Amino acid sequence: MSVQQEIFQMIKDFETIIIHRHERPDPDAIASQCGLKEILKASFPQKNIYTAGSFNDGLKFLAQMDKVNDNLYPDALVIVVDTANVTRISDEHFKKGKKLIKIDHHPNDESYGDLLWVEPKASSTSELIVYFYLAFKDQLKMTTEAARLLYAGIVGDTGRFLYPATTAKTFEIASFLLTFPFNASLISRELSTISMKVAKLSGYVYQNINVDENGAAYVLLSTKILQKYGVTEFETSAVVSLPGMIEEVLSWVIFVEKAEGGFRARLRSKGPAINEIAKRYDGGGHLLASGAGAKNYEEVQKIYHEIQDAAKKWRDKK
Ligand SMILES: [Mn+2]
Repeated sequence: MSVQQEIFQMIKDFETIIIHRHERPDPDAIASQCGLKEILKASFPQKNIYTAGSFNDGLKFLAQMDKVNDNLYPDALVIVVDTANVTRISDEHFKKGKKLIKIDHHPNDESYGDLLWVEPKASSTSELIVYFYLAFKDQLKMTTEAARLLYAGIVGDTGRFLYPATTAKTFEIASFLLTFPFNASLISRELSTISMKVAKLSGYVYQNINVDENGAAYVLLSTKILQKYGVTEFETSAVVSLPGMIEEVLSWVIFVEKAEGGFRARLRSKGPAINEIAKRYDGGGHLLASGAGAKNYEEVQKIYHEIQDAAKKWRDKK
């Protein structure tokens, strides 16, 4: 029996299913979570299916979370999507379920759960949810709302089909989803819309980016700058991809000072892998897109130096 078959069997065996994903959710996290819920709800109307986790209003055009009563967990199947590490799972009630399943596309840095299905080559967890649907389509129902969500997850995680994880398979899946009558153009527009204050912060990022001779770049957004532009730490996620548009930039890191002290570091690359660097600083993620943390300015400099080394090695090889 394949792991997908085992997962499907476990889903059939439970009356209550609660779906979690990572904290500080991005579109793929919300979309794979809520897209899976939509499919299961339509396919098994007698089951109770919930979505759980902290939420941010910026993604409310996608979906909302359910209120989940704590006493549902002991008899529930918990499915965690799009989350590599247990510490990143939003809402720690996930531990209280009877069984646990992990479905993810990040490198499998931490194996957790009774069943795990991890495909690091997939563009997004949303893409995996569609594979899952297709594998059992004689028993599962895709709905327009599920298709809308899963399409949004793929658009989000591929940067609108820009990043190298975008494959022929990704387009095949997207093409299938587009056969459902949702407004795909609207989804892409919503995902790329920014507020005026984030637009102004983008100007700051472009004005203040530092790039070395090998294309290693960094920007530091201090608490003072966040206050000046009136943006929260969370809202800065909208500017993380911007340096990638600059020809001279190969790999970059955006440091954001946290209210409680220290810095969040978001690492990105168009070439050299940066996830091993992230792992050394309390983080991890994909080869070309990772997150980490710096306790102080000294660690900020260390992380940037490691990015510089990686960029230099990459350029020397060429
Ligand atoms: Mn993802």
